[in-house]
Amino acid sequence: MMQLFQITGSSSFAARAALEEAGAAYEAVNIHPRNRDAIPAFAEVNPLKRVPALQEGDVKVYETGAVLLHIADRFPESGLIPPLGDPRRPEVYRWIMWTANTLHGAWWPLMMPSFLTTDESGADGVRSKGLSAMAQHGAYLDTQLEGREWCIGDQFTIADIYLYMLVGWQSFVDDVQIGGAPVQEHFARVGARPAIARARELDDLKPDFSRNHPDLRGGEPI
Ligand SMILES: N[C@@H](CCC(=O)N[C@@H](CS)C(=O)NCC(=O)O)C(=O)O
Repeated sequence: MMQLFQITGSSSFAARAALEEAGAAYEAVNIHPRNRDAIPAFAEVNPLKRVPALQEGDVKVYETGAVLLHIADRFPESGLIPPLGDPRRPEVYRWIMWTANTLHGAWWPLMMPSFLTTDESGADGVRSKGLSAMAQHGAYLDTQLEGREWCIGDQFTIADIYLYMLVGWQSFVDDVQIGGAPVQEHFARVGARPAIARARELDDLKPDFSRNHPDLRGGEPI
């Protein structure tokens, strides 16, 4: 059976949500954030020991964007990406790439500013730069989502799932909201889908994406 190596409420949420949307049979393997070597198979799937990582037989894939693209291809009947040859398919590639290379990393200056400077007094500056970058990303997203139901228009795809998770992280950080009404309404639309709500419950997350139990991952204390 497919195995998803995950830490509840982390980047692996997107993979779990895509698997739930696809109705896939999978086993969720909980990785403890402070003990990533407890399950040796994890490092065999992802030598970087980060989640999500997915294994099915000889297939091993990690990096959130790659995992999502693989799930969409693995379950074509789920419609999580338009088929090859459909002109909207490259739009999904573009969304996944931008989300992975720009929006995902834009969270680090806001979530862990002190990790990004050797100057003990520099964290406020890192956070401030991070806030202005995030404001720009939110403004860009508003223009992309204005008048659209989903990222590529009328079809729900893995791009919506990845974006939903990264917008949801606004609940982890004080005084940050990504974008305006187009982004926030998209967040609410994705969050109302039954499979997404199920993934949230499995990952111990509230409807606003904040954690029910901030000190637990996979039911274990961090
Ligand atoms: N670029 C990687 C980043 C993955 C990543 O940073 N995963 C984090 C979870 S958000 C992780 O494994 N973190 C465990 C930890 O830092 O405690 C991806 O997109 O999959």
